[in-house]
Amino acid sequence: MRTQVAIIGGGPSGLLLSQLLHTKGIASVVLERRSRDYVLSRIRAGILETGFVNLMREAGVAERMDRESYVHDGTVISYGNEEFEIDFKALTGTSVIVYGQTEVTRDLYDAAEADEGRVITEVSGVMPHDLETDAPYVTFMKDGKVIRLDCDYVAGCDGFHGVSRQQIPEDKRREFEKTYPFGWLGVLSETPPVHDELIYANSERGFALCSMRHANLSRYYVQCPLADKPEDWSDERFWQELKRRIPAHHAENLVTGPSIEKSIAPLRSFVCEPMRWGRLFLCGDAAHIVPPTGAKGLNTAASDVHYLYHGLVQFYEEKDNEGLDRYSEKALARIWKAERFSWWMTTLLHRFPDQTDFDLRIQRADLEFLRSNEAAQRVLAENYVGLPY
Ligand code: FAS
Ligand code: PHB
Repeated sequence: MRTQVAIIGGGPSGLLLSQLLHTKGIASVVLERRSRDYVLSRIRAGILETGFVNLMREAGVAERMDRESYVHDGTVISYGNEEFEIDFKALTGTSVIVYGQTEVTRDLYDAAEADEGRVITEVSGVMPHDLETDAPYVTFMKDGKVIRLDCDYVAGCDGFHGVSRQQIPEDKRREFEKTYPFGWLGVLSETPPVHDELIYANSERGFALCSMRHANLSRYYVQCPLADKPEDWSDERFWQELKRRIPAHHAENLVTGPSIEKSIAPLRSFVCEPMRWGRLFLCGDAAHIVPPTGAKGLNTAASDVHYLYHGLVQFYEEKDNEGLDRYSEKALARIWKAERFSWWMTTLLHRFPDQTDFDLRIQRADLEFLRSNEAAQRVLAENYVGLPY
């Protein structure tokens, strides 16, 4: 087999890159180890920046998103029974949209299916080779057969636990990591959202987030100990805890119901430098992870895709390597700003086991300054709606 760009990983990064390349007549093959249904079953991000929306439109897959998504002009931040709104639209002139990662990935899989063979799922043993030559290739197993895929470039879009990042020699890559002493227990329920905007809640019992997917599908999270397992949390226990962490008048309006998905995600900040090794380019979670508090995970994967896509187009159309040569530098510049914002939102809104009384006073002062100062609110809003690509 031969293609121009071999893409390892059929999550949102790999699929979006492949779809964009396809619009320019650049051939790619996506190798995904799971089934389409398994990939779609993972409940993850919910908030898309304008940059992501524009990429989906450029890729020609935005029709359902434009029809079904919700525009959010702001968000609520609460602490105890206090709350205030950050008005993204008034402060930055732009908004975000609510459209689940599951739906983004579904739209991209549907588009790829029209292009027979561009996405190969349920593969195993994917391994890139000869990345430091001008003739790289990838081998993989499918239906018991070993297949060789020759290519010009390899995009490592295989997430945090993939094979791509490991191809950069240990003595040539630098990894930066911060782990957090808690996780997020997430619940999906076929109930109406408690509020028409998201609520990020700091409470003495820990963080909570009230989000949504549509008028009858809500997504809620509570900060929980890392040792917890989803089975430790009955629906009843979850709803009671959520009500204790959000302002009373929202708790009174909360419509509860059976969870249709319940999972716990650990929180970490992680960056791998560089994001390129010879003919391999890392993209998305393969290169970086953020705590989901700033809704930056999926949205930072999108800016990687933007830089890599334009670098590849510049190479194939103009035989100019400039975009590819500067990919890692440009992607990392935006990634580190998203890392900072995600870390800051996490420290602002969560309770840490080792927090002293002084720390708690500083956290409250941060919240009260944010509540009262337009410049502080603009900084949060500019980061939340998405910094420029
Ligand atoms: P992904 O991990 O989504 O996709 C990588 C793909 O590569 C997977 O389909 C995997 O099966 C495949 N793969 C891995 N190894 C392979 C191999 N060796 N061969 C072939 N295929 C391989 N972000 C937010 O903004 N908000 C959230 O609330 C949020 N919640 C999250 C919860 C969890 C549990 C996780 C893990 C992440 C969450 N994220 C969230 C971040 C998430 O949305 C990621 O940013 C997003 O999935 C990034 O997409 P990809 O880079 O495509 O990586
Ligand atoms: C979600 O809806 O899943 C979501 C929204 C905002 C976040 C994290 C997750 O910051």
